[in-house]
Amino acid sequence: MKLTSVELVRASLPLASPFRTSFGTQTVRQVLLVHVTTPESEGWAECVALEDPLYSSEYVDGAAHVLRHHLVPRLAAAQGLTAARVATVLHPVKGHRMAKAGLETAVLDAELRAAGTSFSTHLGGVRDRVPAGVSVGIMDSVPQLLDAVDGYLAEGYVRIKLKIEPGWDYEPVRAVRERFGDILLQTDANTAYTLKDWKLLQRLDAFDLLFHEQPMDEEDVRGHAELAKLLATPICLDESIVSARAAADAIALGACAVVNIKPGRVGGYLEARRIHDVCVANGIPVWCGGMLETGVGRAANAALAALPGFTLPGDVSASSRYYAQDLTAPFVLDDGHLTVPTGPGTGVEVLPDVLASLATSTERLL
Ligand code: OSB
Ligand code: MG
Repeated sequence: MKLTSVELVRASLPLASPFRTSFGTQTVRQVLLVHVTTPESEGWAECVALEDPLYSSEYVDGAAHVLRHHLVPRLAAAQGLTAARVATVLHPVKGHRMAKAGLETAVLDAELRAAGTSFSTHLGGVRDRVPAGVSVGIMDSVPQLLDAVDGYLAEGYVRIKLKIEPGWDYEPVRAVRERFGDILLQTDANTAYTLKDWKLLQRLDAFDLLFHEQPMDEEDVRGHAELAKLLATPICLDESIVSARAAADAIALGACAVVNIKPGRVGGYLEARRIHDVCVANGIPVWCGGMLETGVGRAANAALAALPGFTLPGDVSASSRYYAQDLTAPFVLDDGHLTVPTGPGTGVEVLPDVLASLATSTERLL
């Protein structure tokens, strides 16, 4: 395959409601799309880096910079390019997995569109629809949280994830469990705790949660193994799992019983599939995380979530949970599920008029 052009398209999408986590409040998603063309087809991908380096070290201006100055030039110079070779070509550049994932996914989309194959088929999907969970942000009050959860359950979401932080944990979790009974419920702390908080987290064992997601620092894998011994509630890792090797190590240490797979965080869908395989081989359930993606990223995430090891509902919510106007035809909930696209590549099309109205810049790199 030969790349004939690579473009970065930036767009600014207001979120349907503010999304507060322990690392800050998102009100607008600064979206970075990677658009490639080849003589046969074109490909689109969404780089999931957020505006600020608060979830991980990557951020959207940094991702655009490393794509422009380091990643795209290397890919443009490569001979005999295939999507499967992208990671090897980019390997000399350390880190920057979200930027690498954006580029690899755009190339993979182009390749699969030319071959007439869907992401789901290529990755090994076994389901035509995937259960949808929803990630519920920190709120100003418990009644406000209960209203939000009530609304999501009424829409059909099959699992609720509550963002927590010190000071917003026991009461909101207790209130949601008491009010809504036997729902699938889990937390996500985005690294807001330390091992010193173990007693506080142990009190949450009373609420029969599926797991706590990433209670402690990204690099504190051994700490998570210690915490796991102190809690009845399983630990799931998000930020710490940056590769299949990191997943294998965390599992071997006993740091997690569940893994959140986000393709952007790990360098792309091909590495995401390897993490899936490592987890399946170790009997570790996985689920597909989210980064407030538009339909462009959501389509590929739905395909990944169709793999057999994805036995827990993902943060693959309907478009309306994020955006009044998505960049693709909206993903809608059908009986608590999203339909896995079946068309070539991601199976979705960027709506040109919508993108034109929300785009803030377009930069041609090749
Ligand atoms: O930690 O899972 C996370 C959003 C942005 C950054 C990190 C996280 C999240 C979410 C929302 O929890 C997931 C989604 O619905 O896209
Ligand atoms: Mg998380």
